[in-house]
Amino acid sequence: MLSLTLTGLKLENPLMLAAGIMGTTGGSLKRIAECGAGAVVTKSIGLEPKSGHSNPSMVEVDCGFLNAMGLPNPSYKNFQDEIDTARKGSVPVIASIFGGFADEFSEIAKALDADAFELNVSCPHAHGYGTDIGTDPELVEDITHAVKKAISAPVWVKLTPNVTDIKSTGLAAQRGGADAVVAINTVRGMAIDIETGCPILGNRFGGLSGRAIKPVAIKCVFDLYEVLDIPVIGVGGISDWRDAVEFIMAGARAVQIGSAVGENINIFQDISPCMEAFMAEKQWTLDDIYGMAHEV
Ligand code: RRO
Repeated sequence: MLSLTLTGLKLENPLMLAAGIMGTTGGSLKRIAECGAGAVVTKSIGLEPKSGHSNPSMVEVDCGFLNAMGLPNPSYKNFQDEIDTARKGSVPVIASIFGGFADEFSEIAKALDADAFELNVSCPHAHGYGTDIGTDPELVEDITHAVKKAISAPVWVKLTPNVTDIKSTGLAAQRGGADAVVAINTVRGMAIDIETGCPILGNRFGGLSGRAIKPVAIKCVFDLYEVLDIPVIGVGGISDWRDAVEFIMAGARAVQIGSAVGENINIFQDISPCMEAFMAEKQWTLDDIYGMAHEV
């Protein structure tokens, strides 16, 4: 009842692991796959190994988490084994990749064998990467086009909410040939320790995830659905089955779950039967609820 085909990939259910959570090793990705995710996305991988920003790099705040990990990763040159291990979990494995230029993205995508690629043009706190490029529609189009030209696997583009109008970057990704967009990455934010007056994160500011950002993400998905022909994958603050249904009604073909996996690794197998029971009671299929909020 929940299975679907997304950009040519067969998924048992529309619930995926989002990039950045338990995605650095093949073992943890495989474990999440075995816990009922329909697909898993790796931590974002770049050209060279990177240790990331100084600690504290993640703190809990009201209704969510602030992080400024700083793209820590072992480089694509040391990552194929992890993808291969993750694939033993028998669900599609999507490689999240980042770079500063179109050539960097295509070099990494060409070198890795994965079921699809998610281009990270949306990390909110990495100088020269992420939002530094993902807020410019021309760059988003160029990068997407370069990767599409270089590989045959599906290409997804993960968008930032830290723009005035996410539709313009979504349309840019579509013009570049993207097979899907993923919305949203974290919302730029900051916390200050009032005892010392110091910013709490080592990087001073970072990205907000978790429950607090769900309404922001829902609006972005809703807006993207209205203008795009390619599928939108929703992400941002999903912590139970109702949230997943809400995203699909906003116009998401599938969803990703990040912060909530840190609290409950079984969230995928908790959500799936509840969604199925709800849809059975309403006599709705996934296709029926897809974009339902646009019909009123
Ligand atoms: O590594 C990070 O600090 C990070 C990344 Br790559 C991202 O895409 N989004 C985010 O909130 N943190």
